Amino acid sequence: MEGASNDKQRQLDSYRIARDQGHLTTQQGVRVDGTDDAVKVGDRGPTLLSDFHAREKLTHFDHERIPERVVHARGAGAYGRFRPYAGWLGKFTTARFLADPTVETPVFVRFSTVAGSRGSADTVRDIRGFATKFYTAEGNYDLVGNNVPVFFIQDGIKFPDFVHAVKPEPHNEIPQAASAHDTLWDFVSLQPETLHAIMWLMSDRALPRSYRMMQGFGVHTFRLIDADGQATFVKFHWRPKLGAHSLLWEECQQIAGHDPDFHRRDLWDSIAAGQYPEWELGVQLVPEHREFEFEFDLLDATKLIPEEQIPVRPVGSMVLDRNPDNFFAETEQVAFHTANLVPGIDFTDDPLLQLRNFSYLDTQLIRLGGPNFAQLPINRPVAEVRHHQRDGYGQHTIPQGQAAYTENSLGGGCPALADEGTFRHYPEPLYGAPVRARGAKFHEYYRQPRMFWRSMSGPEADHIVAAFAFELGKLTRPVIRERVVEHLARIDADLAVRVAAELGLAVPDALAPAADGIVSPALSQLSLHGTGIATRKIAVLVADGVDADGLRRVRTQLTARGAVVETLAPHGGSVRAQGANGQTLAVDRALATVSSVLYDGVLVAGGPEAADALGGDGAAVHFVLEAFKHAKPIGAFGDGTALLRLIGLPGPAQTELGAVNGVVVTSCAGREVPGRFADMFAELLAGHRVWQRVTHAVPA
Ligand code: HDD
Repeated sequence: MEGASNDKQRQLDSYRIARDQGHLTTQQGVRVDGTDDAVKVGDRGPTLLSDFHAREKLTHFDHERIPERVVHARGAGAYGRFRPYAGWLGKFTTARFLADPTVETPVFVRFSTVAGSRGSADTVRDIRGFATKFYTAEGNYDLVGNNVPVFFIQDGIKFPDFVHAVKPEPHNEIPQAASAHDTLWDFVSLQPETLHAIMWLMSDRALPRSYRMMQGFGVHTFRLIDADGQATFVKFHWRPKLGAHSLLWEECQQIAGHDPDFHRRDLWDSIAAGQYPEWELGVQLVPEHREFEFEFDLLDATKLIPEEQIPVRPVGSMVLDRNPDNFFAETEQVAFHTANLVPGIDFTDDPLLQLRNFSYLDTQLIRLGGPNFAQLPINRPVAEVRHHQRDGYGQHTIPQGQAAYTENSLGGGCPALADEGTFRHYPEPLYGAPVRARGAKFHEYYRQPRMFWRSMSGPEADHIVAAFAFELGKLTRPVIRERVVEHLARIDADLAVRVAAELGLAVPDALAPAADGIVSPALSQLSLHGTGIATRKIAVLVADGVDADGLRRVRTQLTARGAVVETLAPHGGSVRAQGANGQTLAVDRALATVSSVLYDGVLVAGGPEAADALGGDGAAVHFVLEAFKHAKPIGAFGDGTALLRLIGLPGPAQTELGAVNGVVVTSCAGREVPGRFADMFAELLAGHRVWQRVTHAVPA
């Protein structure tokens, strides 16, 4: 197969160094017989400069750090492959990796948060980066997107202002990786162009359950170019096979303490377990002649094209199937650039994109220390590279020959200019005087935030109100809060009334035209449910005297569907099985080391002695109550149901098999636990949360 996805891995193999063999050496390859004591004058005297090993070791250490990314510093990456489904997109683009189903293209994807430093927690409220490097046979193509389809500002010149507003404040460098502070909201209150992206930031989209369960968007309108040089506008969408799911804000805050690497670990673990995450690439296509048909400007990155207006057509699928070997060499040194284009794709004049095309190359120069970063293994194209660029820090290739210029005769005129397979800029006719200005339609700021708000399901809308209440409630200057609520009133009266009530503010006059009721159901995450429960994490509470047969039966059924089932007990090691046969059951985690927020659903195993022990264990009781509060599916079999009764969960009465309120119980035990029990639990889990459950009074 052409462009096979292992081309990149084969290239990387020549750089991989096994460290589980051989001898310790210096950087010069000299073997070392001791590395714990520097060479001294006598065993208590001063250290000698002649100990070149000690000096080299420390010098390298002193230089280990490079500047973190100015935004998107915190991330996780993985390799994979992309393959188009069928050739239909070939009508619109010459980019073979998008249109030729016989071509499989290796990719590296880096997911990230935006505002936090390298060491910040994964589960903060933030947009997530979704950057994909396609190592195509025609050169590298980078799709540097986010998990939301719109951006905060319209023109790249404002990017430093926006980032300075959202980052920790300059005088005290507080708060880390958080948007709930005065400078961001001061900026927002004075820049209504931010409002649409702010609505997404306040929504569940900013709290993904997993990198594997979020959408990705190219955000800008790009161009596809066909074989005749004709252009079609395009927006790129990634849709996760597992569905799009989110955490609750309270969970996010707790996970930040329990497991700050929650998203990194989740991606790593699922790939390591062979549960490869998958996304479908889709495109929205707009013929050039329809450019001005929309009520917004296609070049405005703060607007999206509703899917109901221009449907997303599936193009191909991407699977991530290999973890990096070395975080720094691969995930940290990967350098994305919006201007890494291949023939068949081009920019538009989107003013945000135009300056991105400057910024990414520029930032890599400082971050990666010079102009040769494209030679780093992770950044090397699999396509042939040959040019006359010379020298610079970190030159890793040995360009041969005397002539480093075009035209030359000394090098036989090589490398030659190509006349096919080349990138040619789309010949867009351009005219106009230089002005600092934006297109007229850029100046409408409220309609799409309103569409977003009115497209939310009940729980999603509740979460948005709570998010505004939290973020604005943290501000130290009331006037900023008031200015933001005034903007909300222009978006939607109900939104403003609800947020104002939470903040104890006067309700501003509603300014939104009530009749303007555009709704796009595709914007609700409820429209993005995946199927099944693969990789969902289920906690099973067990204790000494557990009904091991019942547990085995339920666990087998759930793991057969791809779920990850872990047993948690009041102590580590193992628990005794019910009965006198001396069986034990391994405990995956002690309750003290975990929390319900790290799981998607909870089961309570049976066995009278185990149920008693769990009922008397505050950590176990809290675990179940908290999962209930977070609208997670709960299940119990046999005597495990006693625990639910003990803590007064509003589930079904003791019954052979039943489910109420997202709580599934069966009084059956051992091999009698009905197959339907696991089925019903799995159905709830596939629905992610039991939103109809009323939880505000749960004290956990
Ligand atoms: Fe950006 C990194 C996504 C606007 C300037 N950006 C960066 C990354 C992602 C995005 C995913 C991390 C890439 C990685 O994993 O290494 N950025 C976006 C999206 C935008 C956007 C979807 C709007 C549609 N960015 C944007 C603007 C500018 C930048 C308007 C400047 C004019 N972005 C950068 C940067 C970064 C970056 C400073 C920091 C680290 C890097 O590039 O490599 O150049």
